[in-house]
Amino acid sequence: MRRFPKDFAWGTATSSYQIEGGRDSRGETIWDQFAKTPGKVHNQENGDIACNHYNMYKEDVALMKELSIPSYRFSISWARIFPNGDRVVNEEGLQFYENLLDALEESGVTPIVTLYHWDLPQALQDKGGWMNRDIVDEFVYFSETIFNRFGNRVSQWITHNEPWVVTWLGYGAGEHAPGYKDIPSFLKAAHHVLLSHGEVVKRYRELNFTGEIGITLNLNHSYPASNTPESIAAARRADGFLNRWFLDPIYKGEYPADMLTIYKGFSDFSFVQEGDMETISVPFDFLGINYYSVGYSEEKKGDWLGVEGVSGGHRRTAMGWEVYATGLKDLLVRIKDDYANPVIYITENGAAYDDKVENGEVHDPERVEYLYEHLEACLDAIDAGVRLKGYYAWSFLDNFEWAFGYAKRFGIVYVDFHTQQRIPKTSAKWFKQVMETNEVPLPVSTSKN
Ligand code: PNW
Repeated sequence: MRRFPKDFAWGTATSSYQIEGGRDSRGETIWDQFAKTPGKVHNQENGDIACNHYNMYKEDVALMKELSIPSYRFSISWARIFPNGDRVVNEEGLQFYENLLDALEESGVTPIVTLYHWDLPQALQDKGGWMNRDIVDEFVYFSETIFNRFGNRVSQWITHNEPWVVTWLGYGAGEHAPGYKDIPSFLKAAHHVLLSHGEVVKRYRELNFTGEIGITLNLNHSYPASNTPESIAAARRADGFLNRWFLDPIYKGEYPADMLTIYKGFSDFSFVQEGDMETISVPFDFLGINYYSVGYSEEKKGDWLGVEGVSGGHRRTAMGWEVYATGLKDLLVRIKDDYANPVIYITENGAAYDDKVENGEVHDPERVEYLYEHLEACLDAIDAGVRLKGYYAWSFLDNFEWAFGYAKRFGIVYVDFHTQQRIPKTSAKWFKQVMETNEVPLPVSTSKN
């Protein structure tokens, strides 16, 4: 059987708003507001309680240990540290993360920490959020506060989680907080998110920390739906929209020319100032990739991007997302080839299914199948020379799945949101074996259709 390298990093991932709860101990965030707005979140659910991890972190870390999880990716809630989006620190918030890090250390679980996983203090949104360039300084101040407190005990940092989701779904499509629907706002917000990434990397180095710092992007491999020149060109635009718009600035210091031509029809890009692209492309240590699904494109006349997403005919998860693990291998190899073979971590990969408790157990063969196929794809990529150093399953716990509320379960651990009971699913037991052996055993039962 093929094996992952000895030093391969295994773990599971979460984010603050999705699991913590503890609403009384932090300031208001854009997701609190968004969740209150009728029609935005399934059943108008919110993260006030979520998995109650704020109060149950000790049990949760004990469960990580039980499941042989060597590393844990979590995010820090900006509004727990600066509840009013100013520079007045909430010591209680810092103390929570200190306690969490203590518990992880006692259990031998290595932390990897995301600085921004979407829960912006509402007070900063009131000043324009990511559309206001001033937010860059605020994000640097927040990050510096975190580095100064925890920089000696956390050696891997992620500046941003998924700038495309933050800015397209938040400012362009209106599906996520703050809920704007405006292409120029998307472009401006994306620029400030990227700029803040570069500024935080620079500050981390200036402070002389010796750990690693990177950024996580959500990427899909983009395939043409057919072999026509129109279809191939459409897939290229879809790739520019989702992938290259973020990859090119951070690695090459420029926005992709073909996309600029399209976007200049929407924005004059006056928000790009001298020196910005140098800052955005400051060297960083690793690329985090969140991979879930695949995209197939056909040309669509009259659409602003000229792209119609079409089905590739693969099976789907409960999110309706198509499952295609070869897309992960193709994506990883493409990044190796186009962006000078960077160190990569899969910082999220996983699937939602309609899990049910039966006799106190949760059997999720489809999730095992999903993880199996994607881990095989990771091995293929490593064989092809990709410098893949780790893999984090999304998610440790079922949690608040943004606009879908609690209706979509991504956890390898089931959460009963009434009792807060945790039940490790079959996938958790299977993944435990993977993490312990570095091998990927064939799933016992398969669900392929
Ligand atoms: C990621 N899309 O979000 C996030 O990092 C997680 O917080 C989230 O729970 C997880 O994936 C599952 O959704 C995404 O529409 C949300 O393409 C939406 C998309 C991609 C990623």
